[in-house]
This record gives sequence, structure tokens and C-alpha cells, in this order.
Amino acid sequence: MSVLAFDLGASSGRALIGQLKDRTIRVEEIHRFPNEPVQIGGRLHWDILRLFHELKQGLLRTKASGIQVESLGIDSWAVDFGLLDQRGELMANPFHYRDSHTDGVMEKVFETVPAQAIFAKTGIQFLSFNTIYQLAAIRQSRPYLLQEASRLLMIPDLLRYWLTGEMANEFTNATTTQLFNPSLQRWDPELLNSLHLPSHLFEQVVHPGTETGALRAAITGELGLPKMKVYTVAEHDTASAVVAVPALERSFAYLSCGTWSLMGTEVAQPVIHDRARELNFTNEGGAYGTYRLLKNIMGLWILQECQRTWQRQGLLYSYPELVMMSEAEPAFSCFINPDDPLFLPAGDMPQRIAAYARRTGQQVPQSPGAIVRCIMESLALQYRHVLECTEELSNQRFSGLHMVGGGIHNETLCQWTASAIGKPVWAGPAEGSAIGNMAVQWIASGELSDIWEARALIRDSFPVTIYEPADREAWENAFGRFCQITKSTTYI
Ligand code: LFR
Repeated sequence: MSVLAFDLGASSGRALIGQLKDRTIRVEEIHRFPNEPVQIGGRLHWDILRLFHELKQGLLRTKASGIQVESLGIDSWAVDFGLLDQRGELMANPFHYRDSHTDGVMEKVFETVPAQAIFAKTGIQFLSFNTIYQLAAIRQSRPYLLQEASRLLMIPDLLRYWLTGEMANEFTNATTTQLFNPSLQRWDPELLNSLHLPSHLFEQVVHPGTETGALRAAITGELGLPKMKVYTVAEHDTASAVVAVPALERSFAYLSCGTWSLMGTEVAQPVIHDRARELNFTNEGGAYGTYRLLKNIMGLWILQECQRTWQRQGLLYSYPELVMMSEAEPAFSCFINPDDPLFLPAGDMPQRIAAYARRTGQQVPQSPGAIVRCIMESLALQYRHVLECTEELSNQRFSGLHMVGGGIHNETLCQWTASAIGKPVWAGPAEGSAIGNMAVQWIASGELSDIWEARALIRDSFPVTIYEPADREAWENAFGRFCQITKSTTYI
């Protein structure tokens, strides 16, 4: 049976058809498009109408492929949303989570509801751009939006609504708002109340694998398509990526590696206590009653932004070129804490890395190769730190690390990660989110029995590359120095 997955990342989106035949999954990418945010009036917004247009292009290419697709699902990055008016129309362009309108807002919210109370209720990590702080910012700057709005839909909820005409808030994404209470299994009434957020914006939450309508007649008519079922999948891309981890054992650690690096483990119950809050771990909702005990690490974003900065200066390096240049540089010359808030907004990353190096008394990396080396080594060492925290919080010891997502094409990073953690890395599949999206559709339609059958099939269908740790002593020493340098700086 064939299904269609739309997977929207922070820099590109794609449509993939998945075919399940003879107990093998075959995946074909039929459409890929840039997802370029728009800077306007000093603000940063997603180009949501363009994204909807690209979904339609994906549907047209599905038709052109001649493959009969039974259903579709959408996953995307988390926390961002659209507000709809009484007539069900989008009231304003959704903000990009890297927009500065949330600067300082989290601290303001803590004056009304202390951080401890927010964490106790939601189990969600403190990121300055969480939906809760975006809404608090909007309440200050554009109160009319919240007064008039009748509904809040997260990005995939919104696109799904435009495709089907039905509104539903999906669970995995809902948890990332930091307004959902997992013990109550509903939006937290006290939090909404204390922050003066209208409760009617937040409706009952539906779980991944729910049939939430079909392509509406206006769309099938416009595109000349047959009827197609639409499922809520694990609509937070990271939740879909975790579904696709080809784990053999029930206890496993993962790193979903893309623009962000999300590292953690799957747990049956949220882990909510002071230590988890201090380490700024999160308990995001997963598929099939699981939770994702994980931490956001700034990830390859820093490298991508460096590449864009150099591009603006006329230095056009491809990604593989940059990685190769970094390999030629001396090891362990300079470290950054990738999770320093300095690196969150878009901008001149090479300059910020230089500023960080100066602030921490290190030699400033000069050449692009040295800067890329600094970023990748620092990421690998931060993975080591976060893996240790994951073990502590979940009370488990992992025998290795599963890496999924586009970041695994960076083989040097995979190798350095294995060396930094001192354990094997199992890398694959690269299209984790899209495959997890498909798996939930197959489980929903009865084609697969459960998530473990899906994981076994994913393991058999896609290659996994194994990286063994190397240069252990050098990496151990580097980790000691990295901890010294980064401990003095703050975290996202
Ligand atoms: C990864 C991701 C992360 C989320 C960040 C912002 O694509 O979804 O899980 O924290 O984007 O939404």
C-alpha cells in the first residue's frame, strides 16, 4: 500500500511516496522545495501560503507518478502556529521561531508563573521561542489578534486544515507549545488562565494515527485528483524521526540530526523533576503513548549560517567542501558551547564564534576550515555531554547511539560523534521524519501492527552505517577541556 508523506524542515520541504511491498519499504522523493522565511518590516515570518502551494505541487507530482496513493500525512518543525478568525481564515502570517519578538519574554512570563511551576505542569524544556512565549509576546504587541482569534493551529494542523477543511490539534506538536499538561492529558487550564490566553483557541487534542478527513472537494477538483484519506501522523518532525529509529532494543538513544540536533531516548512516562529541569531536558509527546525525553542542541544550523555568511561575502563553498577543509585543520583548537543563545538568531556566525572564542580566552579560528572544525568538534562533544545526561535522567546505559536525519550525510560528524561518546554510532535512515510519517499511516490503516513491527521493517529496508570510536584518549582530553570552557557560559 502506498502513502504520501509531506515533511517540512526549517530550510526545505519534501514530498515522498512510500510503498510497502513484500515486507520492504521503498521510498521515492517526488518533490523537494526550499522553505525560505521572509524578513519583512523587521520581522521574520514563514511563507505559509507558498508552503501550501508546494503541497499542491507535491499532490500533482503524485498524480503524475501514476502510483495509487491511499493516504497522506504532514509533519513539520514545532512550536509555530497560525491564528484563525471566526470564519476560519488565517489572521496573520505565522512568526518564525527565530524572530526576536520573544526576546526577554520568557523571563517576563516567569514573573507571573515561575519556571518550576511551568515545568511541573508541562515537562517541557525552556526555549525562548516556545509557543507559550510567542503567545505572551503577541498578547503584548498585538492584543487584537488574541481577542478576535477563534482557534490556534500548529503549522501541520493548519496545512492539514487547508487540505481537508477539518481542524484538529495533533498531540506531539501540541506538547511543544509548553501549554499541554501530560498528567491531565489536556491543555493546562491554570497556565492558560494565568497568562490570559483564551481557552477556546485550544481544542481537544488528537493522537497520531487518527483519520482526520480527506482531501476536500475544492482541492481534488482543482488538481484533478481522486479522493485521498488524511491522517494525523506524529506531526512534529522530531516525533516522526523517533518513530523511524531502527532500534533492536526497547532502550535506545537517538540523535535526530538536521538543522537542529535532538538527542534523547523514548520513555513511557514523562520525567519531571528538578534535575530534569536543571539540565533543561524536555518530555515531548511521542507516538503511541510514548514521550521523548530529549534535549535540543543547536545543531548544524551554526554551520549552515556560516555557509550563508560566506556566500554573502562571495565565498561559495559547498557543504562537502567545508567538511573536507575542516579535516585538514589541527584538532581541538577552539570550542564553543553550541547552545549559547548567541547562536540562535540568524546572522554572522563566524563573527559570533570569534566573539565567543575571545570571551573564553581561546585562539580565534580564522579560516573557514578552522571555524567548521570548531563547530563540528563542539557539536560532537556536546552530544557526549547530553548523552551522559540522558543516561542519568532515564537511568539507563546505552550501548551505542542511533543517528537519523539529513545530518548523517556528514560522515565526519558521525565519526567524530562515535569517537566523542566512546560508543558506536548507527547512522540511518537519513529520511527519518518522512519514514516515521509513513509508518504511522501504515499502522493506522492496519497494514502494520505496531511501532515495533514498523521499526523492524525500517531496519531491514534501509542501510545503517556503523561508526566505531577512534582516538579515544585525544577525545577524552578534549571533552575535559570542552567542559571547562563551556561550563562558564549559558545554555539555550
Ligand atoms: C526540529 C524541530 C525541533 C524543534 C525545532 C523548532 O526540526 O522540530 O524539534 O525544537 O525544530 O520547532
